[in-house]
Amino acid sequence: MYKKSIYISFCGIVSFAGVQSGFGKSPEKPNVVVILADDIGYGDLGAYGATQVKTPNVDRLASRGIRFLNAYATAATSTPSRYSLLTGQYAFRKANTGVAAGNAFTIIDPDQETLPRMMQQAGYTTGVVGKWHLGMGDKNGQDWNGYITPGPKQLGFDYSYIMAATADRVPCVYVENQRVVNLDPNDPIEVSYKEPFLGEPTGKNNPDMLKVKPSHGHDMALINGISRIGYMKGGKSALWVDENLADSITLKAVSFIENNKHHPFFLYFGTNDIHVPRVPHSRFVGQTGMGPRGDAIAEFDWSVGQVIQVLEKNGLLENTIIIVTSDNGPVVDDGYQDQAVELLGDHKPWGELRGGKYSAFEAGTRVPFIVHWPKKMKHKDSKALISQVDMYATLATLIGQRLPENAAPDSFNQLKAWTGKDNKGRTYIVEQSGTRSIVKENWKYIIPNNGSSYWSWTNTETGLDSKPQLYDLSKDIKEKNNVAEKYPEKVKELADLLEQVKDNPKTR
Ligand code: NG6
Ligand code: CA
Repeated sequence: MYKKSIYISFCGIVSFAGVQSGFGKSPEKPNVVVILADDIGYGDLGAYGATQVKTPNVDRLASRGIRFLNAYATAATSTPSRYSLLTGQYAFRKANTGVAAGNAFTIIDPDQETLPRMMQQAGYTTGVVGKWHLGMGDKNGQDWNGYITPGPKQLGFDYSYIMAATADRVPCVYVENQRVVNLDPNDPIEVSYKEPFLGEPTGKNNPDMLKVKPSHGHDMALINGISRIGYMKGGKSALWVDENLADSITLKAVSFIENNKHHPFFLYFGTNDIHVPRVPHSRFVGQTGMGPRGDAIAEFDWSVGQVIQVLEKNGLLENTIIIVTSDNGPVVDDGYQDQAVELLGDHKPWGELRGGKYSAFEAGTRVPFIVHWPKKMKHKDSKALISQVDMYATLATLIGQRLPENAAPDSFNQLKAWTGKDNKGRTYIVEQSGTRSIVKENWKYIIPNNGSSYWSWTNTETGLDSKPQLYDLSKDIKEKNNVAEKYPEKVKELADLLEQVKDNPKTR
């Protein structure tokens, strides 16, 4: 009894000191694994209400960690969303942060402070595996046949194994530590987003060779029976196999953990699932009855399971913070005829929300967000308002790193929310889409915009309207009843706040 109480108070002191010093000098720094899904919506996972697809691994994390219900990506598409996560800065502050081509140059400036560099400074080994989509190389382009720089290394990642952009954009090769994997020097790679290469097949000219047909665009370079955005030539031995994408990158994520198990590590694991083209491995095909989109969710869950397993096997699960979230909301038809629409059934990728990927409505940016850290937290469902832009300052606080003035200008420490001790979180959330929106308390305001109300063929509502929109989310989570005319002061207050956020270089 006596021993036990000493033990308890000792633990109390340790954990108190741990939080105070932010684990700065503690030998037990938690590892951090961020699993960032692509295009997984608020309602796509079992833990968030999906029933037609089983996601036992994600659900296990949600049932033991904190399941956030009001968590946001900063933008409704990938590049700006990822930019914010890694820099702690809203992407609308910086030019060229729209959806990046496969040959876009580095969007994050090597002089900029980044989340992985902050982790390095605290003694972490850092790695990025999977989807990058933040550009590589400089204004002169990329040397696909040599060392591609700047890249993840220059931005703070010790190790990288990435897809430069997306699976529907060339070049369709893995890049490990900034060199194309399995490249035959006698078959050099050329990439163009302007002109096709003479003699190279395109989807447009060879519809009979396609195993997955586009529904929109995606008719350029034809690789593995799938036509993409952009043209490429050469690099035949380096081309990825779409069916093996999840296996290949998950294996690298697992190896990174194995290789670094003896010291603190930070892994940023961007899955390709469930972005188009959706071509899951045969062992997932048919698992959900929803076709490739549903099966890709099952495959995503498998990847999460592999991460859990390797941590568990090495006794690291207890003191590793695992975060599972998504870069933007869901889309059903995103440009390939993969039966996502036809086989959707009762599944609701957007849950109870309106809109989806690309949208100013809630489903554009409100995403699943789970924080799992058995050593420091118990299960809870949290309604705290949190944003991925806060990951930077929150992790800095956690590991005791002071942020320099110019770092992470829009990032707030949300450690208390992350550990379930605070139910409020941020005071407001900014969402970037075809326009900008803000959520504060129960109110949501969307800046007027003349764009069209549907995102082209995807059948997703953009949420754009030439009139100001104001919704009371406490009564109208589906954003159906625009009350802007009824509450002009509220509109003004939120519009002013959004202006201030934009006009000030930082909000932190
Ligand atoms: C769109 C693509 C879509 C997807 C998206 C980016 C077409 C017709 N559509 O332009 O398929 O690639 O860009 O998605 O080309 S994101 O999740 O990486 O932002
Ligand atoms: Ca995405």
